[in-house]
Amino acid sequence: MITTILTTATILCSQILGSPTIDRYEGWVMANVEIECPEDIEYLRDIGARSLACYDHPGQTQMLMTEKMVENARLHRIETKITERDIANYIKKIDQIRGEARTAGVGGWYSDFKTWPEVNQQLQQLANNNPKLASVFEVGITHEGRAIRGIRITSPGDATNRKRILFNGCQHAREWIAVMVPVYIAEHLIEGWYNNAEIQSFLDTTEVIIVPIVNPDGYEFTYAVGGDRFWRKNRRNNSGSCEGVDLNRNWDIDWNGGDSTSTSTCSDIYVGPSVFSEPETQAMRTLIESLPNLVTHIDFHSYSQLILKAWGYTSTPHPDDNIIQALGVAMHDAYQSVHGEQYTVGTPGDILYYADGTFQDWTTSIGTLGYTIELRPTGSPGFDLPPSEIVPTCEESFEGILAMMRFISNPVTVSFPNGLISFVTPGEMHVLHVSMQPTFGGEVDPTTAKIHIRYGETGVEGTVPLEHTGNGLFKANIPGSFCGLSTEFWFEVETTTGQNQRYPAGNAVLNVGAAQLVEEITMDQNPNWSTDGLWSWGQPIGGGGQYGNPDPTSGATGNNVMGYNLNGDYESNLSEKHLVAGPYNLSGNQNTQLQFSRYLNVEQPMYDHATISVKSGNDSWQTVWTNLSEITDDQWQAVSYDISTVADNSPELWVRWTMGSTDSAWQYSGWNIDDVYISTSIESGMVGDVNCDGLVSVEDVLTIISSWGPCEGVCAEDIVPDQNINVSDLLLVIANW
Ligand code: 0X9
Ligand code: ZN
Repeated sequence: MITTILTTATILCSQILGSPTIDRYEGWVMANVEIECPEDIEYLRDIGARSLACYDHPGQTQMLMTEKMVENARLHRIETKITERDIANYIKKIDQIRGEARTAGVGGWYSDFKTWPEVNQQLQQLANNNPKLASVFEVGITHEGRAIRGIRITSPGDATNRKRILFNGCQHAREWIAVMVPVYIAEHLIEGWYNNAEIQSFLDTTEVIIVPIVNPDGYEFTYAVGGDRFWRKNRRNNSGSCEGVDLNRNWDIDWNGGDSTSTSTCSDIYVGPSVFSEPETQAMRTLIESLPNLVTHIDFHSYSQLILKAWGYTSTPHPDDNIIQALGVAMHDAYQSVHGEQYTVGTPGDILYYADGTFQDWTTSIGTLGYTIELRPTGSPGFDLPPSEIVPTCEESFEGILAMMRFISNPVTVSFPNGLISFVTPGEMHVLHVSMQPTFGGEVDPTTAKIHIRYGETGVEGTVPLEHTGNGLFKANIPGSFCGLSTEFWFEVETTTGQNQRYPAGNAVLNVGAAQLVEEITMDQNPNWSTDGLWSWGQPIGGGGQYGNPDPTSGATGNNVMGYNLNGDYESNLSEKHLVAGPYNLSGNQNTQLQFSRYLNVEQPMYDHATISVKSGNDSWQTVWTNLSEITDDQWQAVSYDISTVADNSPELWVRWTMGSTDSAWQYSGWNIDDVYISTSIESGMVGDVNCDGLVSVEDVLTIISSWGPCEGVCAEDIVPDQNINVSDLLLVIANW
């Protein structure tokens, strides 16, 4: 058996030597293989099948196989469907499509995949045209004597103390799209410096280093006559046997550790003769060691549409996983926002396979947040992404890296655990819960946390310290205003090392309007919502609390709630279980808010999830809120969310609470929900409209008269604010009659 395996492997490798792609695959076919279990993977590897994706991917994988291998796989009950009998013809077809795309020129430079010289020329031209912003440099020289080139981009001025970010592509030769994306990023950062204030300010504080082709020898080999379109490794001469080392197995992090590694020179995942044996990995290491303050790194690959985070070599979670995950999710959302494409976030072990000695893990091990992004497509046609998808892939990736730049520009992550609304009724005081957590380690100095408030766009700004309730959680009391005058606010805080954070970038706005209750579900009676798993209506019994706090023993008001397992904790290994309310008709309504009382205990989102979503009609669900940390309520919390973008004017609004997914350990008591309100409000916007009903009328005069006299704090009737409801207010009503 062993002899057979070795012979097959040797035949495969000797075929690769010297012959053009067309001949090299004579007798080979391309097939979609249905992988069901690890044994299948092992078997396919043993018989010499070449995976075009990631070997250990359960599900469908594209493979290059001989007809004999297909036959053997089928005998082994591995479902195998030949998609291309004639690989020479397949390559000819691809070349033809590329030729046509290049001629048509849609997307300019990005109309077709570009060779190593073309990429170098493009980088040089970018630098020549923008010498203030960009410069090309040599990272190192490969086995075959090619120069690995990079480009540095930052605003003019001394960059010594700036943060740094690294993007690279093409450790793997055949992953052509992973070259186009870094070039696009370089070009659009430079262009953005001229016409986009946000990009300019990123580049004022950050130096971006981009190396589109780490593996030029391998890359050229995938284009060369006599080369191999499906080549992955570099082109090391392994003296006598097959060429090449898998650069993404050559890094010093559990090198040759046995997960997706091989010491066979003919293997696509050959680790190399020693750690850092390759000029390409050495050159990148030297570059990185010369870059102080390297905050983040993305190693672009294809394909599968994945955002892979550390660690990839072990199942032990990274101690900073909450930050690593949050940045992954920020990139996921950004990718999705452009063309709707899903890029799944996770560790390689969770969503792909463990691999040792990879680049992302090495940069993470030296204190950088390293990611591998597997670009389009999700599956077939694999590395041969149609040229028409180059620009869209670049566009979504650019949004992804902007999200990364935004993320690292914020030393403190500000969020609102109980929601953020945009409307209050006249004079209503709003208590806002604010969470301020350091983004990259360090500590928040709670004494520096304050809110800046002003009334209207031109009001005088005042600051009030925030009340610290512990663990980076604060309370802000935002006094209401009167009709027609919104409250504007923003937060400021410092880390103990003196880094300043403002949030949001502009001002948050609390408008004033008369609230209209559209739905009121007190839970005194069963609302008969659709339930899944252990969701049910009734009185919770204070059970559960293996971790966190037990369930309550009654509702926020009355006895009953809608809860996930009223008798105790949620289950382990739970899939998403939904509670769905609706539909509600919100036609003609504006500024919709969702409010309810929450009693929730859930583990941090790396393990367990609690989510609220809304949707209109048959549209897809939009997340309103999801736990960004562990939540351990020990009393009922009033929460409120602005759901206007989905709900306003919707004839069919649905609201959904989800419990799960959960992991295999640590159970919490989960969701309890009471007193759900959906309210809307009209924005009268008229000064003098004291009750905000859209009319300046006798009603407003009566409202003023009925509250006549001194007022404390902010009063809706004190529309000429002087702490007195008096004749000046009356006169303002009349002036706006
Ligand atoms: O196997 C790889 O090197 C990457 N996938 S690819 O199909 N482009 O070859 C994934 C590397 C991700 N990192 C880990 N699995 N550790
Ligand atoms: Zn790759």
